[in-house]
Amino acid sequence: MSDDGELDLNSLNDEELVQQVHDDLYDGLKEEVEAAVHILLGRGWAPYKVLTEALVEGMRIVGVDFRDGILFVPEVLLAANSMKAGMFILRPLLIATGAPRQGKMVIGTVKGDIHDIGKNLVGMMMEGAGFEVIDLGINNPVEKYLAAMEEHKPDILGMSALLTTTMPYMKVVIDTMKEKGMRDDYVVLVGGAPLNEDFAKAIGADAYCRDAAVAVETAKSYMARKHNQLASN
Ligand code: B1M
Repeated sequence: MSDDGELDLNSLNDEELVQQVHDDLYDGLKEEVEAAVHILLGRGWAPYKVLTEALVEGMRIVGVDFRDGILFVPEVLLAANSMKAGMFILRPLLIATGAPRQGKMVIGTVKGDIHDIGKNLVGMMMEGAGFEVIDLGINNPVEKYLAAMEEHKPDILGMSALLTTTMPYMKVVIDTMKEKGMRDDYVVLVGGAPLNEDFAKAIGADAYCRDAAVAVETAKSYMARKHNQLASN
Protein backbone atom coordinates (compact mmCIF):
# COMPACT_ATOMS: atom_id res chain seq x y z
CA MET A 1 0.00 0.00 0.00
CA SER A 2 1.20 3.55 -0.66
CA ASP A 3 0.95 6.36 1.93
CA ASP A 4 -2.50 7.37 0.65
CA GLY A 5 -3.79 3.82 1.07
CA GLU A 6 -3.76 3.02 -2.65
CA LEU A 7 -2.50 -0.40 -3.69
CA ASP A 8 0.80 -0.06 -5.53
CA LEU A 9 0.47 -2.54 -8.41
CA ASN A 10 4.23 -2.41 -8.99
CA SER A 11 4.83 -3.91 -5.55
CA LEU A 12 2.98 -7.12 -6.46
CA ASN A 13 4.77 -10.12 -7.90
CA ASP A 14 3.54 -11.53 -11.23
CA GLU A 15 1.13 -14.01 -9.71
CA GLU A 16 -0.37 -11.44 -7.34
CA LEU A 17 -0.63 -8.92 -10.13
CA VAL A 18 -2.52 -11.33 -12.40
CA GLN A 19 -4.86 -12.09 -9.50
CA GLN A 20 -5.29 -8.33 -9.03
CA VAL A 21 -6.20 -7.93 -12.72
CA HIS A 22 -8.90 -10.58 -12.27
CA ASP A 23 -10.24 -8.65 -9.25
CA ASP A 24 -10.02 -5.27 -11.00
CA LEU A 25 -11.72 -6.63 -14.10
CA TYR A 26 -14.44 -8.04 -11.89
CA ASP A 27 -14.84 -4.63 -10.24
CA GLY A 28 -14.75 -2.81 -13.60
CA LEU A 29 -11.68 -0.77 -12.66
CA LYS A 30 -10.53 0.19 -16.14
CA GLU A 31 -7.54 2.33 -15.19
CA GLU A 32 -6.15 -0.31 -12.83
CA VAL A 33 -6.50 -2.98 -15.52
CA GLU A 34 -4.69 -0.72 -18.00
CA ALA A 35 -1.91 -0.04 -15.51
CA ALA A 36 -1.44 -3.74 -14.74
CA VAL A 37 -1.29 -4.62 -18.46
CA HIS A 38 1.50 -2.04 -18.88
CA ILE A 39 3.35 -3.42 -15.88
CA LEU A 40 3.15 -7.04 -17.10
CA LEU A 41 4.37 -6.01 -20.55
CA GLY A 42 7.17 -4.03 -18.89
CA ARG A 43 8.18 -7.19 -17.05
CA GLY A 44 8.65 -8.93 -20.38
CA TRP A 45 5.36 -10.83 -20.58
CA ALA A 46 4.35 -11.70 -24.14
CA PRO A 47 1.18 -9.83 -25.20
CA TYR A 48 -0.62 -13.13 -25.80
CA LYS A 49 0.21 -14.33 -22.27
CA VAL A 50 -1.14 -11.09 -20.79
CA LEU A 51 -4.26 -11.46 -22.91
CA THR A 52 -5.03 -15.06 -21.99
CA GLU A 53 -3.84 -15.31 -18.39
CA ALA A 54 -4.86 -11.89 -17.13
CA LEU A 55 -7.75 -10.63 -19.29
CA VAL A 56 -9.50 -13.68 -20.75
CA GLU A 57 -9.27 -15.63 -17.51
CA GLY A 58 -10.59 -12.59 -15.62
CA MET A 59 -13.55 -12.38 -17.97
CA ARG A 60 -14.20 -16.10 -17.54
CA ILE A 61 -14.63 -15.53 -13.81
CA VAL A 62 -17.00 -12.62 -14.50
CA GLY A 63 -19.00 -14.94 -16.77
CA VAL A 64 -19.43 -17.54 -14.04
CA ASP A 65 -20.81 -15.02 -11.55
CA PHE A 66 -23.00 -13.46 -14.24
CA ARG A 67 -24.47 -16.88 -14.92
CA ASP A 68 -25.01 -17.49 -11.21
CA GLY A 69 -26.84 -14.20 -10.69
CA ILE A 70 -24.10 -12.66 -8.54
CA LEU A 71 -23.21 -10.04 -11.16
CA PHE A 72 -25.71 -8.16 -13.32
CA VAL A 73 -25.59 -6.44 -16.72
CA PRO A 74 -24.33 -3.02 -15.49
CA GLU A 75 -21.41 -4.61 -13.63
CA VAL A 76 -20.62 -6.91 -16.54
CA LEU A 77 -20.63 -3.94 -18.89
CA LEU A 78 -18.02 -2.22 -16.71
CA ALA A 79 -15.96 -5.41 -16.69
CA ALA A 80 -16.29 -5.62 -20.48
CA ASN A 81 -15.13 -2.02 -20.86
CA SER A 82 -12.11 -2.73 -18.68
CA MET A 83 -11.35 -5.81 -20.74
CA LYS A 84 -11.59 -3.76 -23.93
CA ALA A 85 -9.24 -1.12 -22.50
CA GLY A 86 -6.68 -3.83 -21.80
CA MET A 87 -7.16 -5.29 -25.28
CA PHE A 88 -6.71 -1.82 -26.78
CA ILE A 89 -3.18 -1.68 -25.32
CA LEU A 90 -2.35 -5.18 -26.57
CA ARG A 91 -3.85 -4.79 -30.03
CA PRO A 92 -0.90 -3.10 -31.80
CA LEU A 93 1.49 -5.55 -30.17
CA LEU A 94 -0.50 -8.56 -31.27
CA ILE A 95 -0.84 -7.21 -34.77
CA ALA A 96 2.77 -6.06 -35.27
CA THR A 97 4.27 -9.47 -35.93
CA GLY A 98 5.29 -8.82 -39.51
CA ALA A 99 3.62 -12.08 -40.52
CA PRO A 100 3.34 -12.56 -44.30
CA ARG A 101 -0.04 -11.75 -45.84
CA GLN A 102 -2.30 -14.78 -45.51
CA GLY A 103 -5.73 -13.88 -46.82
CA LYS A 104 -8.83 -11.86 -46.06
CA MET A 105 -11.63 -12.40 -43.56
CA VAL A 106 -14.95 -10.68 -43.00
CA ILE A 107 -16.17 -11.20 -39.44
CA GLY A 108 -19.20 -10.08 -37.49
CA THR A 109 -21.49 -10.97 -34.61
CA VAL A 110 -24.88 -12.21 -35.80
CA LYS A 111 -28.23 -10.44 -35.69
CA GLY A 112 -29.72 -10.01 -32.22
CA ASP A 113 -26.37 -10.38 -30.48
CA ILE A 114 -24.26 -7.52 -29.15
CA HIS A 115 -21.38 -9.50 -27.62
CA ASP A 116 -18.17 -8.45 -29.34
CA ILE A 117 -15.19 -9.12 -27.08
CA GLY A 118 -14.50 -12.61 -28.42
CA LYS A 119 -15.02 -11.49 -32.02
CA ASN A 120 -12.66 -8.55 -31.50
CA LEU A 121 -10.07 -10.87 -30.05
CA VAL A 122 -10.36 -13.22 -33.03
CA GLY A 123 -10.00 -10.23 -35.37
CA MET A 124 -6.87 -9.07 -33.57
CA MET A 125 -5.25 -12.48 -33.58
CA MET A 126 -6.09 -12.95 -37.25
CA GLU A 127 -4.51 -9.59 -38.07
CA GLY A 128 -1.47 -10.63 -36.05
CA ALA A 129 -1.23 -13.77 -38.15
CA GLY A 130 -1.22 -11.75 -41.37
CA PHE A 131 -4.90 -11.72 -42.36
CA GLU A 132 -6.68 -8.61 -43.52
CA VAL A 133 -9.79 -8.35 -41.33
CA ILE A 134 -12.99 -6.51 -42.15
CA ASP A 135 -14.96 -6.24 -38.93
CA LEU A 136 -18.70 -5.75 -39.39
CA GLY A 137 -19.32 -5.21 -35.69
CA ILE A 138 -22.38 -6.57 -33.88
CA ASN A 139 -26.01 -7.37 -34.65
CA ASN A 140 -25.51 -8.20 -38.32
CA PRO A 141 -28.44 -9.26 -40.51
CA VAL A 142 -27.73 -11.60 -43.42
CA GLU A 143 -27.86 -8.68 -45.88
CA LYS A 144 -24.88 -7.06 -44.17
CA TYR A 145 -22.75 -10.20 -44.48
CA LEU A 146 -23.72 -10.61 -48.15
CA ALA A 147 -22.93 -6.99 -48.96
CA ALA A 148 -19.54 -7.24 -47.24
CA MET A 149 -18.66 -10.43 -49.14
CA GLU A 150 -19.66 -8.77 -52.39
CA GLU A 151 -17.61 -5.66 -51.60
CA HIS A 152 -14.48 -7.18 -50.04
CA LYS A 153 -14.28 -10.61 -51.69
CA PRO A 154 -12.79 -12.29 -48.60
CA ASP A 155 -11.46 -15.83 -48.43
CA ILE A 156 -13.16 -16.44 -45.11
CA LEU A 157 -16.44 -15.49 -43.49
CA GLY A 158 -16.32 -15.56 -39.68
CA MET A 159 -19.45 -15.40 -37.54
CA SER A 160 -19.69 -15.04 -33.79
CA ALA A 161 -22.65 -15.70 -31.47
CA LEU A 162 -22.73 -15.82 -27.68
CA LEU A 163 -26.39 -16.54 -27.09
CA THR A 164 -28.25 -19.80 -27.60
CA THR A 165 -31.03 -17.67 -29.06
CA THR A 166 -28.81 -16.05 -31.71
CA MET A 167 -26.59 -18.94 -32.78
CA PRO A 168 -29.28 -20.42 -35.11
CA TYR A 169 -29.01 -17.22 -37.16
CA MET A 170 -25.69 -18.50 -38.49
CA LYS A 171 -27.69 -21.11 -40.40
CA VAL A 172 -29.85 -18.37 -41.92
CA VAL A 173 -26.69 -16.76 -43.31
CA ILE A 174 -25.27 -20.05 -44.62
CA ASP A 175 -28.60 -21.12 -46.14
CA THR A 176 -28.89 -17.78 -47.90
CA MET A 177 -25.38 -18.20 -49.26
CA LYS A 178 -26.41 -21.61 -50.58
CA GLU A 179 -29.56 -20.21 -52.19
CA LYS A 180 -27.47 -17.61 -53.97
CA GLY A 181 -24.99 -20.24 -55.17
CA MET A 182 -22.09 -18.59 -53.34
CA ARG A 183 -21.57 -20.90 -50.37
CA ASP A 184 -18.62 -22.75 -51.90
CA ASP A 185 -16.79 -19.53 -52.71
CA TYR A 186 -15.98 -18.96 -49.03
CA VAL A 187 -14.65 -20.78 -46.01
CA VAL A 188 -17.17 -20.27 -43.22
CA LEU A 189 -15.77 -20.38 -39.68
CA VAL A 190 -18.01 -19.98 -36.65
CA GLY A 191 -17.33 -19.45 -32.96
CA GLY A 192 -18.74 -18.33 -29.63
CA ALA A 193 -19.12 -19.88 -26.19
CA PRO A 194 -22.40 -21.82 -26.73
CA LEU A 195 -21.33 -23.43 -30.04
CA ASN A 196 -19.63 -26.75 -30.63
CA GLU A 197 -18.41 -28.86 -33.53
CA ASP A 198 -21.69 -30.72 -33.98
CA PHE A 199 -23.57 -27.45 -34.26
CA ALA A 200 -21.10 -26.12 -36.83
CA LYS A 201 -21.48 -29.29 -38.88
CA ALA A 202 -25.28 -29.23 -38.60
CA ILE A 203 -25.58 -25.68 -39.95
CA GLY A 204 -23.14 -26.34 -42.80
CA ALA A 205 -20.16 -24.28 -41.60
CA ASP A 206 -16.67 -25.44 -42.51
CA ALA A 207 -15.39 -25.40 -38.94
CA TYR A 208 -16.08 -24.46 -35.35
CA CYS A 209 -13.30 -22.49 -33.66
CA ARG A 210 -13.11 -22.94 -29.91
CA ASP A 211 -10.99 -19.84 -29.39
CA ALA A 212 -9.01 -17.20 -31.23
CA ALA A 213 -5.87 -19.33 -31.49
CA VAL A 214 -7.88 -22.17 -33.06
CA ALA A 215 -9.49 -19.67 -35.42
CA VAL A 216 -6.05 -18.59 -36.64
CA GLU A 217 -4.81 -22.15 -37.06
CA THR A 218 -7.98 -23.22 -38.86
CA ALA A 219 -7.90 -20.20 -41.16
CA LYS A 220 -4.26 -20.80 -41.98
CA SER A 221 -4.81 -24.44 -42.82
CA TYR A 222 -7.72 -23.56 -45.13
CA MET A 223 -5.55 -20.94 -46.85
CA ALA A 224 -2.73 -23.46 -47.29
CA ARG A 225 -5.19 -25.90 -48.88
CA LYS A 226 -6.48 -23.16 -51.18
CA HIS A 227 -2.97 -22.24 -52.29
CA ASN A 228 -2.09 -25.89 -52.90
CA GLN A 229 -5.23 -26.34 -54.99
CA LEU A 230 -4.42 -23.25 -57.05
CA ALA A 231 -0.85 -24.43 -57.54
CA SER A 232 -1.95 -27.86 -58.77
CA ASN A 233 -4.45 -26.42 -61.30
CO1 B1M B 1 -23.86 -11.63 -21.96
N1 B1M B 1 -24.36 -13.50 -21.82
N2 B1M B 1 -25.74 -11.14 -22.11
N3 B1M B 1 -23.23 -9.81 -21.87
N4 B1M B 1 -22.18 -12.33 -21.45
C1 B1M B 1 -23.28 -14.47 -21.80
C2 B1M B 1 -22.95 -14.93 -23.21
C3 B1M B 1 -23.91 -15.63 -20.90
C4 B1M B 1 -23.33 -17.03 -21.21
C5 B1M B 1 -23.75 -15.25 -19.42
C6 B1M B 1 -24.26 -16.31 -18.50
O1 B1M B 1 -25.43 -16.40 -18.26
N5 B1M B 1 -23.36 -17.13 -17.99
C7 B1M B 1 -25.44 -15.50 -21.24
C8 B1M B 1 -25.94 -16.34 -22.41
C9 B1M B 1 -26.78 -17.51 -21.99
C10 B1M B 1 -27.30 -18.27 -23.13
O2 B1M B 1 -27.50 -17.84 -24.22
N6 B1M B 1 -27.56 -19.51 -22.86
C11 B1M B 1 -25.55 -14.01 -21.52
C12 B1M B 1 -26.77 -13.28 -21.46
C13 B1M B 1 -27.98 -14.06 -20.99
C14 B1M B 1 -26.85 -11.92 -21.83
C15 B1M B 1 -28.10 -11.05 -21.88
C16 B1M B 1 -29.35 -11.71 -22.47
C17 B1M B 1 -28.34 -10.55 -20.43
C18 B1M B 1 -29.57 -9.70 -20.25
O3 B1M B 1 -29.74 -8.69 -20.87
N7 B1M B 1 -30.42 -10.19 -19.39
C19 B1M B 1 -27.62 -9.85 -22.73
C20 B1M B 1 -27.85 -10.11 -24.24
C21 B1M B 1 -27.56 -8.92 -25.09
C22 B1M B 1 -27.58 -9.28 -26.58
O4 B1M B 1 -26.60 -9.71 -27.10
N8 B1M B 1 -28.74 -9.11 -27.21
C23 B1M B 1 -26.16 -9.86 -22.43
C24 B1M B 1 -25.36 -8.71 -22.39
C25 B1M B 1 -24.02 -8.70 -22.07
C26 B1M B 1 -23.21 -7.43 -21.87
C27 B1M B 1 -23.61 -6.29 -22.81
C28 B1M B 1 -23.38 -6.98 -20.43
C29 B1M B 1 -21.75 -7.97 -22.04
C30 B1M B 1 -21.23 -7.87 -23.50
C31 B1M B 1 -20.26 -6.74 -23.71
C32 B1M B 1 -19.56 -6.85 -25.02
O5 B1M B 1 -19.34 -7.91 -25.59
N9 B1M B 1 -19.18 -5.69 -25.54
C33 B1M B 1 -21.92 -9.44 -21.73
C34 B1M B 1 -20.84 -10.31 -21.40
C35 B1M B 1 -19.48 -9.66 -21.22
C36 B1M B 1 -21.01 -11.70 -21.24
C37 B1M B 1 -20.00 -12.75 -20.72
C38 B1M B 1 -19.90 -12.55 -19.22
C39 B1M B 1 -18.61 -12.73 -21.29
C40 B1M B 1 -18.51 -12.83 -22.81
C41 B1M B 1 -17.09 -12.54 -23.20
O6 B1M B 1 -16.77 -11.45 -23.60
N10 B1M B 1 -16.19 -13.53 -22.99
C42 B1M B 1 -20.72 -14.10 -21.14
C43 B1M B 1 -20.36 -15.28 -20.26
C44 B1M B 1 -19.53 -16.33 -20.98
O7 B1M B 1 -19.34 -16.32 -22.17
N11 B1M B 1 -19.09 -17.28 -20.23
C45 B1M B 1 -22.12 -13.67 -21.34
C46 B1M B 1 -14.76 -13.38 -23.22
C47 B1M B 1 -14.43 -13.72 -24.67
C48 B1M B 1 -12.93 -13.62 -24.88
O8 B1M B 1 -14.83 -15.06 -24.92
O9 B1M B 1 -16.80 -14.37 -26.34
O10 B1M B 1 -16.43 -16.80 -25.75
P1 B1M B 1 -15.89 -15.47 -26.06
O11 B1M B 1 -14.95 -15.61 -27.36
C49 B1M B 1 -13.96 -16.61 -27.52
C50 B1M B 1 -14.50 -17.90 -28.18
O12 B1M B 1 -15.86 -18.14 -27.95
C51 B1M B 1 -14.14 -17.75 -29.62
O13 B1M B 1 -12.90 -17.06 -29.55
C52 B1M B 1 -13.01 -16.05 -28.54
C53 B1M B 1 -11.64 -15.73 -28.04
O14 B1M B 1 -10.94 -16.85 -27.56
N12 B1M B 1 -15.01 -17.02 -30.55
C54 B1M B 1 -14.84 -17.14 -31.90
C55 B1M B 1 -15.97 -16.11 -30.33
N13 B1M B 1 -16.44 -15.65 -31.48
C56 B1M B 1 -15.77 -16.26 -32.47
C57 B1M B 1 -15.88 -16.13 -33.86
C58 B1M B 1 -15.04 -16.91 -34.65
C59 B1M B 1 -14.13 -17.79 -34.07
C60 B1M B 1 -14.01 -17.91 -32.70
O15 B1M B 1 -15.18 -16.74 -35.98
C61 B1M B 1 -14.29 -17.34 -36.83
